[in-house]
Amino acid sequence: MNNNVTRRQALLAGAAVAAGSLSPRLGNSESPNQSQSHENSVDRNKAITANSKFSNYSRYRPSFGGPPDSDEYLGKLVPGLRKSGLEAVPFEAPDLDKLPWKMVNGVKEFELRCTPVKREFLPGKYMNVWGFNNSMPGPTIEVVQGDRIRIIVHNELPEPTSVHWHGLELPVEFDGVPGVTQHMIHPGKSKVYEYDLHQTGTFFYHSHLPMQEAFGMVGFLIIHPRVAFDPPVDRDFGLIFQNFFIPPNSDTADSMRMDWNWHTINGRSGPYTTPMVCKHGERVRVRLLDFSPMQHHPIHFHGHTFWLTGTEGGRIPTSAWIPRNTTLTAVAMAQDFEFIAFNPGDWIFHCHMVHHMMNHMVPQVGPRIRGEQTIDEYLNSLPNRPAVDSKLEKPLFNVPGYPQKMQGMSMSQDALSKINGKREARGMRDKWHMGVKGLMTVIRVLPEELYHRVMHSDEKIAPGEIFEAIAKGKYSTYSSS
Ligand SMILES: [Cu+2]
Repeated sequence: MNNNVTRRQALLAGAAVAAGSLSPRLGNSESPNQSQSHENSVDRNKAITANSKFSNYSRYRPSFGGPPDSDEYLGKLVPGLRKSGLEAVPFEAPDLDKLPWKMVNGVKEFELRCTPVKREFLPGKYMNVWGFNNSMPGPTIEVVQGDRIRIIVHNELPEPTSVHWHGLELPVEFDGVPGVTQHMIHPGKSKVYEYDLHQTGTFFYHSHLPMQEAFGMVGFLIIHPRVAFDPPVDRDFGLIFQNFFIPPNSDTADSMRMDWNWHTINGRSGPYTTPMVCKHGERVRVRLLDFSPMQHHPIHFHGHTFWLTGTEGGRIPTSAWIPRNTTLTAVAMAQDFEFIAFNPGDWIFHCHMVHHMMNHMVPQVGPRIRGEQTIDEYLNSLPNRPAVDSKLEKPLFNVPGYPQKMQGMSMSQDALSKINGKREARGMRDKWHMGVKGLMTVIRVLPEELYHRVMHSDEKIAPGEIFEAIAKGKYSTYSSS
């Protein structure tokens, strides 16, 4: 422990001992495990000095921190490795772009085009939805508190539309509600929205016509404070959760249905969702937005405890932060949470509703019950369609309910290489994609050296190599050898 221990820290430390540490290995110090001798130890020691206030909590090992009322309990106010007092770290929404802007007489000016979109939900599966600037969800508008913004909306859809800026306190004439605050923007026409931003938080924009919303017309609108909140985070990720109904053998979303068989995070279904990658010991923020037509999502993260720090209404006072590992996000709600990435590995991050944990939870109709064919085989020989097997006598149907193993779920080598070919997925286990479906993605917590190899080097990394190095090797925070 640091020599300059304050009375408060000593009391907290005493309380932790009095409460009985469950294990001598459960966080009693910021110092790295003696067995961990990799290159990062120098950086770690720097961080330890900087964070000596949090002497009961380790950002690198399992650590409970002090008692529940303390600032370090479950890493609550433990800062990231980034300094305080800087501007916010850039926001990252995997698989989505940012909307570019130009400064025009002191106003940040954006051009937003409402467009039909062909979005690749899974490799090769291009679905007809609607969005903005040929993306569904649309590109992120990332701005700063105090900015004045001008958004020129062009309607390139075949029907009228109107865009609403969800959660913003703005002049009523720019609220984007057809009829109530403005006329429709007709096809081929444009409308200018312009206002000052005095809030901070996780906001979004969307069409204010319900069927267009169900077609996917949404995008993030992130307003950072001028100076990043304390404790500073090192990463700021955002994910939009959506459900669509796309009939079997169709590639066009049906917004009239109230049943859902395709599930997307930032417009991709697992395992095509790009993993979020962070470094061991960082403080990470994730912003969740549910823009499904009707259903809520209990979003669960493995291996860590996070603090709920914000909602669609903005930042929550620290006294009201809630520790969770699952947070329920209802339609049109946002949840921001933060955690210290103390636990290296590839951690699944997913909606816990079983019908959202894979696509196609629909009745057994269509190609799936036509003999033993996969969908690809079926589509490749349409003239020779096998008869529908309605007796359900195949072994596949010998279990009650709905079996996990279905026909037509296998993926081609091309599809797999699109998934595994991403830099962010390098070194994950060979079959990782088998466990990531529907509303599922992965957060990878990588020790500095492994992070560099995955994200910045071009050296070849074998499937499973990074995972094994953590699970069995010198990077494990749990191994004692
Ligand atoms: Cu869900």
